[in-house]
Amino acid sequence: MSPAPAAVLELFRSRFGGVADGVWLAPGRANLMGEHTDYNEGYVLPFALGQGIVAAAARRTDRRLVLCSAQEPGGAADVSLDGLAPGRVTGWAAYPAGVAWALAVAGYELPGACLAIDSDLPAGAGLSSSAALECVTALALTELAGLDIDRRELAAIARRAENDFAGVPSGIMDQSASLLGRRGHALLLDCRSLDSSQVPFDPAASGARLLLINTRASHELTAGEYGRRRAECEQAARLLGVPSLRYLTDTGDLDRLTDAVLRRRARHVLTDDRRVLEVVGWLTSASRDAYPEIGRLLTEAHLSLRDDFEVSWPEADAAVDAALAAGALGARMIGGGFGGSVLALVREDAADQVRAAVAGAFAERAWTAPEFLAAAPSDSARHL
Ligand code: GAF
Repeated sequence: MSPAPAAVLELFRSRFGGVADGVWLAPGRANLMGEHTDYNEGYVLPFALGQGIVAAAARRTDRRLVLCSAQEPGGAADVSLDGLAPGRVTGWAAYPAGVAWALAVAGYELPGACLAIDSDLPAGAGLSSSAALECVTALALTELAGLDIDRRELAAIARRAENDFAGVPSGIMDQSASLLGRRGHALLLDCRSLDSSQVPFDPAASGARLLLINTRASHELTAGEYGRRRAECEQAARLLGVPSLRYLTDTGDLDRLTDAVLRRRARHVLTDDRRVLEVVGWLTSASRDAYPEIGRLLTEAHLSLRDDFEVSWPEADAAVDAALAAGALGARMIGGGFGGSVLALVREDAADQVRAAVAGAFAERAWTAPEFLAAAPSDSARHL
């Protein structure tokens, strides 16, 4: 799991000549609970995946940032560190170039660098390949520069690259998971205070398994719906007279929203924030019921994302229904929505039948077969 360093070192050698100064890895993420809560200052509970993005990198003596990627054979980029500004770099290279720009805006001096990139995160699967690309670039560039930056600050810098340079209005969850995740744990992050803690999360130890199902319906956060949801949440908070939807504590408060759509959006955020804390309660309870209860909460969250927040998509609904019918403890779509992946929690002995049922449901509808991926809570970004 995670691309082999030997392959990215070979890519580096063939594109740039010479030997890289090092290889860095940043993982993608799955999210156990708390969707569309991060930009509402609420709670999230993601974990870093074993799959991720690696970068072989070396300093240059000039002020250029030169990038190539195994996944973008025709798309090498060569930009001057001095001319970086939002809008100047487009496509995949906007993410790494945006990190160099955001580091400079934060006052950090960087040397020029060559980066060769490789990934085993399926693109468009909603597993945060863009955040992993930002985080691996941030780590590689800062270590090449001899800088040791606190990871919370690095996550904020990577997010700034995504928001202000690449123009994607995302929250802080994905970069935090990639930079702060820990093997065998989920990351509880309070997106208001940015306090975080590691919550032990080892389903295998309780005879359970996580199944990640890439529905192969590709998602794109730059498309308008994500930004629209964000704007609706901000409008609901304004109408309720709170700084953000995180401040809601009582479902009764929602009745003050006369617009039914805004009321549903706010109800999703309020109930998903609660579900995050409930899942943490079960994970730390040592109760035999923990995994069945977490499964129930996953399915509840899916219904909330489908009906209240309206960000699910047909392949995700079919995957969730088929997984539940085949005995999964629970399942839900993860990430921003409108495409991407589903996370199912299953008893170990039911994993094969759940996989077969989901594959069967897709075949019946003549959809592209789903891809099943391992989802093991893994370590955060690092120098390999
Ligand atoms: C995407 C965003 F990048 C995150 O910040 C988060 O809002 C998520 O969608 C939805 O929970 O992954």
